[in-house]
Amino acid sequence: MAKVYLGLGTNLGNKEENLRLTAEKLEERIGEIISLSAFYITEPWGFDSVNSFFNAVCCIETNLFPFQILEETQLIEKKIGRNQKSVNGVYADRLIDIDLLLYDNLKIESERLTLPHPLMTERRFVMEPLAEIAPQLKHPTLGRTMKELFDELVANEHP
Ligand code: PH2
Ligand code: MG
Ligand code: MG
Repeated sequence: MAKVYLGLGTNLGNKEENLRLTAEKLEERIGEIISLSAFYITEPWGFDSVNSFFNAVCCIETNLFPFQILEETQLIEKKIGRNQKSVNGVYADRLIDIDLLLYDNLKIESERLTLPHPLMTERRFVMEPLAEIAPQLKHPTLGRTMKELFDELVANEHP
């Protein structure tokens, strides 16, 4: 079995319900959720919107391979009601976004999928919940723990 870490984000509708429903579908289609972070209320990062986010990270034990997980998460996004990923290349409000962050220590660089997620260490809305559920987990390429990477991110926010 592999461990996959997913980032979840929603900034439209009943956000708590969107995350709960997503967690339910992830368990049905991908595997057992062995940890789920708290739900963090965060401001939109990288685009302007009046709608704040609920973000969370979960870890799932799975028999699926990364591209199968990608297909499943995209299906769940569609089912919950996501229709547009971005508008003219700019991030858009959404009911649910599910991002693959890590799959064991695997590195993948392809058009459809990059692992580890290339922007994860720059995003507080990912690193805070990830450091909560997996503080001692080492980043596959950076070799630092999630807690160290999160602490560094916070230190750089407030130099
Ligand atoms: N997702 C993005 C861009 N910006 N900001 C927050 N706070 N939370 C997100 O999940 C998020 C974002 C791209 O998917
Ligand atoms: Mg995203
Ligand atoms: Mg996404």
